[in-house]
Amino acid sequence: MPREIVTIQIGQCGNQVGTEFWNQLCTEHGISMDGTCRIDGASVNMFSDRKDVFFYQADDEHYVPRALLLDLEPRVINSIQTSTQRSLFNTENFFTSAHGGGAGNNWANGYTQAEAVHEELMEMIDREVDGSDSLAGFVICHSIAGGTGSGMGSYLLEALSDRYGKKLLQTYSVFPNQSESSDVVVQPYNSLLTLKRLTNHADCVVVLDNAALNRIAMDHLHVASPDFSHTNSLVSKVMAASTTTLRYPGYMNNDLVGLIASLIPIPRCNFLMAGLTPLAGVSATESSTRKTSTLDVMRRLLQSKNVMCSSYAGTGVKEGKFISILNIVQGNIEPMQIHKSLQRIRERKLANFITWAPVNYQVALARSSPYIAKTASLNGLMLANHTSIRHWFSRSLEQYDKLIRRRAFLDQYEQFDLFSDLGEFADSQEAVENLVEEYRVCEAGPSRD
Ligand SMILES: Nc1nc2c(ncn2[C@@H]2O[C@H](COP(=O)(O)OP(=O)(O)OP(=O)(O)O)[C@@H](O)[C@H]2O)c(=O)[nH]1
Ligand SMILES: [Mg+2]
Repeated sequence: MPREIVTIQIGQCGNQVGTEFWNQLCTEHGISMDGTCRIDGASVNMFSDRKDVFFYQADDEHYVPRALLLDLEPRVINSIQTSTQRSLFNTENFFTSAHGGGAGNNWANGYTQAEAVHEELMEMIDREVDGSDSLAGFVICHSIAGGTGSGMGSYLLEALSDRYGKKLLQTYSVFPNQSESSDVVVQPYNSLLTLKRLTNHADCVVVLDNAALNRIAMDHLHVASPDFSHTNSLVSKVMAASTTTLRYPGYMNNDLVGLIASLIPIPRCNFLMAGLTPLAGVSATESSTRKTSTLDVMRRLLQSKNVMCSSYAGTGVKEGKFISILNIVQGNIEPMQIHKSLQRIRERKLANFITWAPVNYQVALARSSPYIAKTASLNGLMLANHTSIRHWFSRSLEQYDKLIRRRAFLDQYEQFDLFSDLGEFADSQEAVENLVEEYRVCEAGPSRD
């Protein structure tokens, strides 16, 4: 039975990441930018992939993404509408605000503007939902630091969980670089307000940390000063890889909802880190001198240099513990190898798990896209629930505290009804403090009294 997913991309970051994601999905499903399906050669069996998870077929049989593209300023969406993707999307699924001024890096502005167009947004979403036979859920991509992705994103998280509470609500959330010279001065406010909604309303948040993405682009892609095209190609690979079991079924563990549910045994600890290997094409010498084993892939996925979250490094990773791990491996592998690799990882103590619950380490196999020439014999993705994420949240709280103590930029928020007092800030602060505490307790183990 098809289990469709509706993708909602919000704000500049969400739409730029989304653009790369649809490029990747179209390539993996043999769909051209005009929505036609290309079948090259008899080797490709039309039925070997599930295009219907992310696309539907229009009356003229063209494939159309089940995607909504939302922004409060028109620039990025306009550029999509004049790009090679211009005829890919349903034109009814674009939303830009009438005045076009964006949310000016202000969560309160993005949230309030979204609330004002509630009916219009819900109508677009309902239409996509009604166009699917058996909806699995929603995927949101956005950043948590600007105004639109964070504020409008937060509004939609609340609205979707209210209206479609039983459906999966998964986000790919770009976390800002926390260095002092970051580009958005009020990002600690916007991040904190969004984190509250991500904890309370999303089933699962895949964290994509810009600091780590930049480092990976520098180290693996050998780019001296990476730009968004580099980081977004990494993000789109994570997004695509995490849905391969749905899109190329055939082995066990096809049910994404089930896989995600078991990654999140504690409902409020719902933030996942992503690791990917190989990150760049494997060189000819490497592939001719080495056979990549299942254990190689699983071991590399645990290395901090391959994980897209900056708190999974240094003391964070030494002291931190895994609550759960899911590896999705694509390529030719013997199920027996998985068992052996898991055993070896345990013997070598390569993955440090929480001690008070059974080890939760799953490996799912997915077939490879029949439309893509293989670059490596095995590809792997790791989604992991790791307690070191609490350090990212703690740092965010510290930065928030520095701003709010000085009441810095508060007037920009106080213009909006929701901020007539500082209750909303205090609430969000408390939600994130609880989150830090929850992960800390997981790491330490529950007390015995
Ligand atoms: N990885 C990545 N990060 C991005 C991209 N575009 C913006 N960002 C990051 O996202 C944050 C800013 O959010 P934006 O998405 O630009 O803001 P917005 O949601 O459009 O909100 P407003 O423009 O304020 O209305 C900063 O941390 C940027 O570094 C992108 O294409 N890729
Ligand atoms: Mg913007």
